[in-house]
Amino acid sequence: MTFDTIIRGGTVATASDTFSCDIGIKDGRIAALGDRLGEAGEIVDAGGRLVLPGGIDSHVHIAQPSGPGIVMADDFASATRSAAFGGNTMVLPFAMQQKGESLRQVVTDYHRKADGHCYIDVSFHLIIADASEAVLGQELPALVHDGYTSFKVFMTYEGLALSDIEMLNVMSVARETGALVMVHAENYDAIRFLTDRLERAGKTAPHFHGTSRPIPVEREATHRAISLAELVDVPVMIVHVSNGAAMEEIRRAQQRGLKVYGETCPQYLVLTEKDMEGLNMEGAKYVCSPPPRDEASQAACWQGLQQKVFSLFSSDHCPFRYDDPQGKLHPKGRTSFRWVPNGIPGVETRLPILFSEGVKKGRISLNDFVALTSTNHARTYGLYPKKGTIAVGADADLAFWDPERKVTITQSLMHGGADYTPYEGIEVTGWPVSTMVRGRFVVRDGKLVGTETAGQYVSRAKSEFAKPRGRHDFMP
Ligand code: DUC
Ligand code: ZN
Ligand code: ZN
Repeated sequence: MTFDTIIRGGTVATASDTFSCDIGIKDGRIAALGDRLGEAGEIVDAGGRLVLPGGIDSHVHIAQPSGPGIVMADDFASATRSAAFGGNTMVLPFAMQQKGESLRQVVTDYHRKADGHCYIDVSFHLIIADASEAVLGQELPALVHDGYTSFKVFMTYEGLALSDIEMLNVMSVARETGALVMVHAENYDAIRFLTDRLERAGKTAPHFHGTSRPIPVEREATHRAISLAELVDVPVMIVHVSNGAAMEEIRRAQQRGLKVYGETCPQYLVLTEKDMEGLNMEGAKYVCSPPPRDEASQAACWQGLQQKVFSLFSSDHCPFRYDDPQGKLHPKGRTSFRWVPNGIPGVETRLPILFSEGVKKGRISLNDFVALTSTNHARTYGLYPKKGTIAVGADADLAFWDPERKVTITQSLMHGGADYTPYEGIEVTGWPVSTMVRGRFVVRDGKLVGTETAGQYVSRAKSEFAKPRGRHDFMP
């Protein structure tokens, strides 16, 4: 066979193995793995490089409505460009419903924003804010059927928080359709109670954001989400877990044999609540939910990764500009933490941070790195084995790493729409230098060579962990 491209001389790693071999690519897919593969239109020298499955970041927010006067820093072009520079070949943003909106219309609107404006491949999760009968009875099952096979629900936020009965109704639809439910687990009433008290006491600086959502707020909601999922007998993914208490809730559920899965993010490994203490509004740069915690929480999140309580490591990229009327500095002209938009940029730095802090520092293996950042995302969200691995027949979605390159993370190196990075000054070893999507370079040796029309929307199968089952009749 004559290949379009042969990647020669790299060290290839998957979630299970590390080996030296060449990769033959034909029509955007991996067609052969081996030595002396023969002829190709182009031979790419990968000597000295690690060749890994491209990162899949299954938790990013792009161009999402964020309240009056607040605008996200990234559109699809800037977010996917930034993701590509960070070694990713696919992202899964959310198509977010607001109360009263048709889910189908929301999906159509997101496609309009994304289609033709992505450097890498994308697929959408849904966010269910309106758990009405019409949405749950008709629109949601139809959308799951059409390849939107996962959806997120919130236990907090005005306009988004679902009550327990609404959560149960949503979970019942997931059970019947085989979709996977993702849960943002924080107790809404507890946050409101604490926020009101703090404001009345004049405690409005950004770091009180952390005080308003302490660990018990997350632990309780995590426990409740797991209990509701157990009741309906449906798998559940607890996203952006920030601390040991919530992680232990997930571990206990897993030890009881429940299909409960967990995700953590870079901000819970390398940031702490102290970062929100910067002068004036500087701390707003780190405001996200759940908030970064303390060093014991960081250690617990590492344990969660090492002991496989967490199967996913995602960025929760949710970027707002800092020094911008639409961003974090003066949200709507007000200064209380209550109004600071929740979220931080991170799609470009997720992989270097975990590679450096995890693989290079001996906390996790290279294969676990691949699993946590690519393969498990594909398996969890119905993309495997087309995505998330290096195998014959898979899409040729590859990241080329210089494992020894030392980089100090700084805003001027970033390629997204935000005007700061919360990871400023962090030194990492190992950097993704090139990214290839379906056999074509998007970033090559640190330069953008792809176009914003190259990324494709990918319709998904059902999660490996969530098979459709009949209605739960709750009878003994
Ligand atoms: N939840 C997220 O998943 N992302 C950003 C903000 C939030 O609350
Ligand atoms: Zn969330
Ligand atoms: Zn998120």
